[in-house]
Amino acid sequence: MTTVRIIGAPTDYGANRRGVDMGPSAIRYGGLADQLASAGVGVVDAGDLAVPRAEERDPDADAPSAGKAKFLRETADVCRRLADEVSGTLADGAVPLALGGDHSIAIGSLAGSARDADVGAVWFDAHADLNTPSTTPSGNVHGMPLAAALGLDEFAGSEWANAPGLSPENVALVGLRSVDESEVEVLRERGFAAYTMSDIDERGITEVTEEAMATAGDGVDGVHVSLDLDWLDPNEAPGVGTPVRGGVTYREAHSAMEIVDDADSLQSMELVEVNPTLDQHNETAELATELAASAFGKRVLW
Ligand code: 6HN
Ligand code: MN
Ligand code: MN
Ligand code: MN
Repeated sequence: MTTVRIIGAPTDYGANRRGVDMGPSAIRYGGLADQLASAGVGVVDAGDLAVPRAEERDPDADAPSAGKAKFLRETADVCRRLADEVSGTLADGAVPLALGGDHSIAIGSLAGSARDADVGAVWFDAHADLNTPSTTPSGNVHGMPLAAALGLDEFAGSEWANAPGLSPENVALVGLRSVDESEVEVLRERGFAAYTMSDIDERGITEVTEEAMATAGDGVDGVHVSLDLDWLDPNEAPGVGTPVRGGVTYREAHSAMEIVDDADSLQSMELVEVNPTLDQHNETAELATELAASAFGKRVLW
């Protein structure tokens, strides 16, 4: 039986909107353990990483070396520890499920997942998260994790940020609808498999997700799935800091997660950007737990 180990990373260093640090708590309260159990996997909860409060820190402590990136030193500290947890979980034969927190924690989960293995990544997100300290329009590191893991610009050779076993040709982004100019350039130059909402409209979520999982999983040991809840339409998932209209529906999201399970290559996963202070009756957190269950094999009949 597959065992999933839950690792909370309650950060909000990487986002403008405070409150995303309460995500792990809300997702647990939303029934994560029961949902996963109903998917037929074993569940172990490793608790939360200790994360110092942002108010006690100086966002620009690393400037100018951090460029415009805020709280980069704090983010590095959390990500190092998360990477160790993720890599240790894999070494124990379990599947790590990290709970954010803002999306900057993906730097840690990817670094841990790709420490001793060749991995691909599928990025379910309205955004490309391919900014760097020099291109960022906001200074928020949650807009940079994929660039960090791939070692772009200032992240080149970064010991804590780079995911050694992550190959660019095994990266797929699904659901794009808010991409900065600088990110468009990176997507064009590097040729990542990138699926916008228009691709989903035209080809359907099934075909797009199957292709994304196949690309990410081609010739590697496993796939990391990063699920940013702003991937969904804000009508379904209001509790996120950077909502963008025109996202996937409830049913499309489940369908995609079922295809993640069907691909049989899921090595690690994260649920990020749930902000309970912006949510309605914890519905975004609950949705996150349901989607995780689908990704780990829950079906109506089996
Ligand atoms: N997220 N591209 C924008 C930025 O500030 O870099 C938005 C990033 C949002 C990131 O939702 O994980
Ligand atoms: Mn996003
Ligand atoms: Mn994101
Ligand atoms: Mn399965």
